[in-house]
Amino acid sequence: MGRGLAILGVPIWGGGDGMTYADKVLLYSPIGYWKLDESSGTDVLDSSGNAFHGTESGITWSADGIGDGNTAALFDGNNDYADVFGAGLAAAWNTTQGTLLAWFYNTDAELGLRMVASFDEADAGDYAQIYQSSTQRGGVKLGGNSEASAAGVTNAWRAIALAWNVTGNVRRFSIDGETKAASAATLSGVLDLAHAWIGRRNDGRYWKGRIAHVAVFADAKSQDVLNSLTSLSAPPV
Ligand SMILES: [Ca+2]
Ligand SMILES: [Ca+2]
Repeated sequence: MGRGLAILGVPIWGGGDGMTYADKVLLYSPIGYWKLDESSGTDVLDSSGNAFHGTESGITWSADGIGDGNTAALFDGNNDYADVFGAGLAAAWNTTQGTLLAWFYNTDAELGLRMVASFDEADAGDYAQIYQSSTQRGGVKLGGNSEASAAGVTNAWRAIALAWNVTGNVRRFSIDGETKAASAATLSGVLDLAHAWIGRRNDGRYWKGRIAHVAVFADAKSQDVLNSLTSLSAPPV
């Protein structure tokens, strides 16, 4: 059987085991994984197994998903968000290396400055973010800022993953399954997690459109893994 064969939009990978996209994310052991496929309520469930559940405000559930069979969350661009920060997540967080993943669907034709996900330590401090600012970007700031971007798109799903490690100045980016070059920066210091926002950052900049499959990992994943996580294809190994 060919890898990546899709039937009714649900990928079926080699081996015939019916592995889903969520199974692939879990294969890489996230410390927090918010699929955003709830159908009601204000709980935002963590599927990592760590029970780092969050709460939401204003989100409309059950929006059309990425094509993996799950639904997504819809954000109105004014004041909708999820807060998944907690003491457990902060304790599991690795302050010097990590990986951040998110899928997003933008409906802001102006491509305004809007946040998909912001895992940060303070308003002017260090952060790992996926966001939109005329282009759509992944970025990490640890002393210096490094990011990668692609032209903004509307009314289509996009996936971004980034990985960083202060040791070795590792900065890796993937957008829609493709490697993107990191901008120059030297990472230093630590990222002490103080906020874990989905659909905003601490001063707002609310997302307009859908978000699904936000995940964080306590290690810097390889480029192959990033590229796999930002596509619906089979895992690389
Ligand atoms: Ca609202
Ligand atoms: Ca810092």
